[in-house]
Amino acid sequence: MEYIIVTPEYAPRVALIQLNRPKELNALNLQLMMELRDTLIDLDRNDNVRAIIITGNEQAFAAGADIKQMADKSAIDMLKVDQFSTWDQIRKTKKPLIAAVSGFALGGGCELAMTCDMIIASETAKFGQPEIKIGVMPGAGGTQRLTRAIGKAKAMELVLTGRFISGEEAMHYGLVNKVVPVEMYLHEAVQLAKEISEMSPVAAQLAKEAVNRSFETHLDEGLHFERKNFYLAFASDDQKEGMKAFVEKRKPEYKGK
Ligand code: DAK
Repeated sequence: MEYIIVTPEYAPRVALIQLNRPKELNALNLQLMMELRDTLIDLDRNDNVRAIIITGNEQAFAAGADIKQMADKSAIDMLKVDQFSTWDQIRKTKKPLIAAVSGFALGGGCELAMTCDMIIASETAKFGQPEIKIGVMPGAGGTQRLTRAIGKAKAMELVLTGRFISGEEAMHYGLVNKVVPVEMYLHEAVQLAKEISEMSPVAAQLAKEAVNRSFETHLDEGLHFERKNFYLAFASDDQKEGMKAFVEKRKPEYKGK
């Protein structure tokens, strides 16, 4: 891997992926995105991993897709490269994904953070969709996910002006789970990941799928989907273990089966 650093056991059952193009503020070039996609596929298959954190560095989570790489492209070039398939695959990650964001999370960087299931931000985080300033618009879900996360009025403002919002504002509008001092954001993300990693990974996968389904369907169909996954959880050894442990007043030991 050239542009990311992967630590599969950063904490017990928690993997860490660090975007690593610091000089370019972690601008997401095509190779970085492919490395990220391939790594997530591997970590999804790794039974020792139950939660995954994606982070950058203190200065930048990611300042967007690589503008220099895109600048001369035609619509047909973009069509042929089909970056969407890479982003779509990342979105299909089954394990819980946490973005630990400090500094810039702009354009594709903000979209990548929003593709994750939860966001922990530092007080220095800056979120935005500034594509309008370079003559385009969000292309990896920004208009849809940001609107669902923070509502139409604020999303419209960010998408049409390219303004940034701070970690605190992002918290206020419901984009992030928690804002902490800069020296704490990764620690906080790890704590969250560790807590999740103690749950049944089968239940976590089914629950993640069901929550995400709520964005794609109407209530009746969503409830139907939830019910199917709820039944499916009863096919797991983890369900037996979880309920038995409760009755026996002990900590459950989930095997992910
Ligand atoms: N791309 C390439 N290089 C970037 C970059 C970017 N997005 N952002 C920063 N850099 C580079 C700068 O060019 C500079 O490199 P050198 O000039 O030193 O070689 C270095 O990082 C440091 O940046 P600055 O000197 O500009 O640092 P400042 O602190 O002064 O400013 C800044 C930081 C983040 C405010 C500024 O760099 C900036 O405005 N950056 C661009 C932010 C932006 O517009 N982001 C949105 C990009 S468009 C798609 C999927 C996704 C997308 C599109 C399609 N498909 C699936 C099809 C996404 C599109 C985007 O994200």
